[in-house]
Amino acid sequence: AAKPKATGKKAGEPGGALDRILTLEIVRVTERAAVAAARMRGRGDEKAADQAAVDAMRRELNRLPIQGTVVIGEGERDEAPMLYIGEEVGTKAGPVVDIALDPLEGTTICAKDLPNSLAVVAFAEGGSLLNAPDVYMDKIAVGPGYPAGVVSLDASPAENIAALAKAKGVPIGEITACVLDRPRHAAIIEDVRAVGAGIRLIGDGDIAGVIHTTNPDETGIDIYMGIGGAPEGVLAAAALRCIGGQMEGRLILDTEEKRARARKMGIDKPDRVYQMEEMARGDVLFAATGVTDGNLLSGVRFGKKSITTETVVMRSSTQTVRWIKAEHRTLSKFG
Ligand code: VTB
Ligand code: MG
Ligand code: MG
Repeated sequence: AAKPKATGKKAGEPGGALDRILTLEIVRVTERAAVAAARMRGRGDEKAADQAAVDAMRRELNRLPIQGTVVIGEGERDEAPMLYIGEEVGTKAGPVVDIALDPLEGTTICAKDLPNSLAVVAFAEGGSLLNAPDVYMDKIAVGPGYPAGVVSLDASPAENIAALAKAKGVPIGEITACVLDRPRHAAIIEDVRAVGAGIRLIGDGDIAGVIHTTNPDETGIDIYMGIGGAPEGVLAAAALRCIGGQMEGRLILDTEEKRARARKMGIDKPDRVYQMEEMARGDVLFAATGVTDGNLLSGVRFGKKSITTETVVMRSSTQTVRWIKAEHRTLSKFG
C-alpha cells in the first residue's frame, strides 16, 4: 500500500491519501471506455458511441477493489440507467472513493471524428468532490505559473485577458482564449476580440479546453472561459488540481427548480463562486484517454495485432503527471 502522504493518515482513511496503486487501475478504466467509444468514431451516432463508452467504463470500474460512489456521473438516477449519481461501483473490498466520470466527453465530436473527445475519470477521497447538479457552470481557467487570482469570474473578459497578457509578459494580441461555440457566448467573444486577443471556438469538450490551458506552447490556448456543463467543471477542476493552474466555477441556478435540485445536493448559496480547491479537495487522481486525436493526446489506433491508446494520469498529492502510451495486444479483453 502507498505510504500516507502529508496527512499522516493511511491510504483510504478519511483525510488520508488515495492508494497509489489506483494510479494504474484508473488508467484501465479510461482506456477501455476510449476503445469502446473509438469503435463508434465517425459513425454519426452520438448515442451509440456514448453507450459503448458507458458500458465499458462501468464494467471496468466494477472490477476495481474500491467502495466507489459516483458523485459526478451520467445524470440523476431516473434519467441515467447506468453510472448515475449515487451508483455504487467496485468490488467493495477497499477504500471509500468518490468518483467523477464522463465516459465520453464530447459525444458529438466523436460521432463526427473531430479533435479532442476524451474518456475521463477522477477519483477522490470520500466526500471531497463538489456534488454538482447537472446544470450549467460559468468557468474560467488558466494554467500554472501565474500569480494567484490573476483572472476571476468577477472581472470582465477584457479585464481577464489584459491581466493574463501582463502576467505572461506578452502583448494582448498573443493571447488565445478557448470558448465553446454557443450563441450564449456572443458577448464574451465580442469583448475578447475587441481587445485584440484571439479565440479558439470549440464545438464541445470543455474539459479538454481547460486542460489545454496548462500547456499553451503545445495547444496554443492560454485561457478557458465561458459556460459549459457543471459536471465537466468539477472534472476539469480535478485535473487542474493535479497538473497545476487556477480555475473558478459558478453554478447557473437561474430557475427555482434548479435551485431546489442544488439544495437537495447541499448547495445553499446559489451564486457562490467555487475555487478549484473547493470543487475537488484532498488527494485526487485524474485520468483521460484520447478517443479522437487531440492537441495533447492521440486518439485510439486500431492495428492488425494491437490497439494503441494514449492516456494522461495524474495525482494531486504528488503532482506527478504520467503520459501513458499503451499497446494492447490481447484484443479479446476489449470484448
Ligand atoms: C460542455 C462540453 C460538453 O456540453 O460542457 C457542453 O464540455 C455544455 O452544454 O462536451 P451545451 O452543449 O448545452 O452547450 C457538451 O458539449 C456535451 O456534453
Ligand atoms: Mg457523458
Ligand atoms: Mg460531457
